Amino acid sequence: MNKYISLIGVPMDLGQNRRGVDMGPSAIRYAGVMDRLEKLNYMIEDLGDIDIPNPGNRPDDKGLKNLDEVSEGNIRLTKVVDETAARGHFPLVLGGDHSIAIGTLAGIAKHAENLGVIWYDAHGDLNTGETSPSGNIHGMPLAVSLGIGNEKLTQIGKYAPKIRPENIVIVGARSLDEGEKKLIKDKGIKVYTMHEVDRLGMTQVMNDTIEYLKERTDQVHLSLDLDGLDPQDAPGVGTPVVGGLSFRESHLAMEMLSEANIITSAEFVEVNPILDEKNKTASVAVDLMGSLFGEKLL
Ligand code: B3U
Ligand code: MN
Ligand code: MN
Repeated sequence: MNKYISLIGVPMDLGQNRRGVDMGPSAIRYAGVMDRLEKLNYMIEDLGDIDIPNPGNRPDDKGLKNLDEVSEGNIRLTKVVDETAARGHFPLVLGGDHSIAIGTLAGIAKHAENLGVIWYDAHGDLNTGETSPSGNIHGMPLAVSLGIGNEKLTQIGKYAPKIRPENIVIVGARSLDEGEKKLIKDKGIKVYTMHEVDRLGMTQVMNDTIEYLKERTDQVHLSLDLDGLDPQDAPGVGTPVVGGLSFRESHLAMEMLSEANIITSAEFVEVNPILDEKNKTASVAVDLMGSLFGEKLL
């Protein structure tokens, strides 16, 4: 694993409706991310927070809420992630709602020949303005990164697409909209829904995921939405969905990724301290980062 980590906070809450997720980066810092990773002998710098524009009080742009502001925030994030990767550091991005994956991927993808992505999430985040039931851009970043959606989002970083459909693995899905299901089938995206996780077990899911991505990609980004976990383990998220991945399954997944040594960038998103119980969800995020970066039980 890269020994140099750069933390990048993104206090973005404009990609969805619930206030509070903009405080996610502070909550994760408060939960001790720096100490935790320093103890594992990483050289870690905190680049502070990206400046997110204030919401404009304008009508929605073709069904996309806060389109201009989400776009501008992600343009700023793209630049910082790009510079971080260019310096050879591991970008560790703290959200913020999941719309920030648009900027993270725009910044990172051009540093890989063939970027792989693990999308750990209850949702597919494969909507467009046309298929979205909500108009919330946090339900769209994976589609955007495939080059599908509004140009103000797909053209961030001035290239598209950022990733290929066959380089994506979704883990933990249990709430997919009709348009998302169609896109998954049309594009042949690999998905381990909760059904497969229950049937196969997390060990096989991660073994298969790692083997699949090793065969076809040269770098792998982990985009971990805390709502991929069950709300019992991660209550502080805007759109909880019952029947999710457990704390233990998630730790196992992170430990297996650490052993496989394939992850080259990561983001942890959707931590909402206002909806949380005593910073539990931010603490879970830091625990998972510990495992991802090599913490051992013994
Ligand atoms: N698929 C729904 C709900 C949703 C997506 N991502 C989250 N919620 N966190 C939508 O609005 O696109
Ligand atoms: Mn998500
Ligand atoms: Mn989600």
